[in-house]
Amino acid sequence: MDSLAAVPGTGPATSPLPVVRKVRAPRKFSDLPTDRGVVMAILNVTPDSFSDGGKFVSPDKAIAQGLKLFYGGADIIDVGGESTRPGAESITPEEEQARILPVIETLSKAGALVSVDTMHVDTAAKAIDAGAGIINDVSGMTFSPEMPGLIAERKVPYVLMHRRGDARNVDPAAKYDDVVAEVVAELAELRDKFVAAGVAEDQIILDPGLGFSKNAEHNWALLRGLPEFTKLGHKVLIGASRKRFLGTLLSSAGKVAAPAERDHATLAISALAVANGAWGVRVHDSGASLDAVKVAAAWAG
Ligand code: PMM
Repeated sequence: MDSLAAVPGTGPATSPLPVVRKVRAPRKFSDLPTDRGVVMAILNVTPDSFSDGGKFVSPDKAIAQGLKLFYGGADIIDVGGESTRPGAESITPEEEQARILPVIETLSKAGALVSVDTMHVDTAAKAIDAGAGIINDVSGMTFSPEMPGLIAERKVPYVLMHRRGDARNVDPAAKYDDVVAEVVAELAELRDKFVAAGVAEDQIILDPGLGFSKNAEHNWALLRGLPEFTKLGHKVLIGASRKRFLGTLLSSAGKVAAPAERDHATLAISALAVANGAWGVRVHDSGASLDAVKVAAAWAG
């Protein structure tokens, strides 16, 4: 496939065309809007993610979904091949690459700005070669020692997300005396390591890592404490979409709301997050959050 004959941002109802005709230069990070919050749409090419796991495992389905998100107006498509759900099986970088590289290549050729949700340096490097313009790394304190060098060398924007422990050991790490102060301090320390390795400050986007070694109370405190993160002087990304703390908030008759029932709460968070200084939001229902960040921008004037 090479590219599509439709205009990005033509509305959430736009379906991707099955025939790809013309290669477009991928959108660049510097093309992203600065007059409103940025919407990063989630595309999990995994069998086991908590909300959309198994829906887009085949490359064709993943590409079709990615194009739909792109033509629906999402600013960035975040492609991931490994589930970060607590208890998820880890996979080899080779398996991860087989899942995501064809998707990254096709979406980039269609003109989308693609970010890659990976903790593996080798996958990050190959993803950049395939056209990805952003690396989104959820490894937190356990990042690969080679990652800062790669990011410095390839000069791509990098999402540095906070997390203690790994996918199999998150809850025991969720003990904080002052979650906002501790997460801010730990992110600042990680940021310093990347800067020391030659990564430019404006390449770094910070993310408090909602749900990663945090319970519901921690997540709400981190959202309330958003200004403490923006004070670090970097763009801040918020990933609350369909997460369990929203299911708990929306519980009815003692039953936690299912992931698919959490999109309205997610879009409320999108509006509030950007109104409180977040640069962007990482969401499943990108059309709804796009409307929400536009409302927030119009409100702010
Ligand atoms: N959450 C998930 C995966 N990747 N990346 C960033 N930067 N921030 C997040 O909060 C985040 C992430 C887990 O959610 P998913 O399984 O729905 O992708």
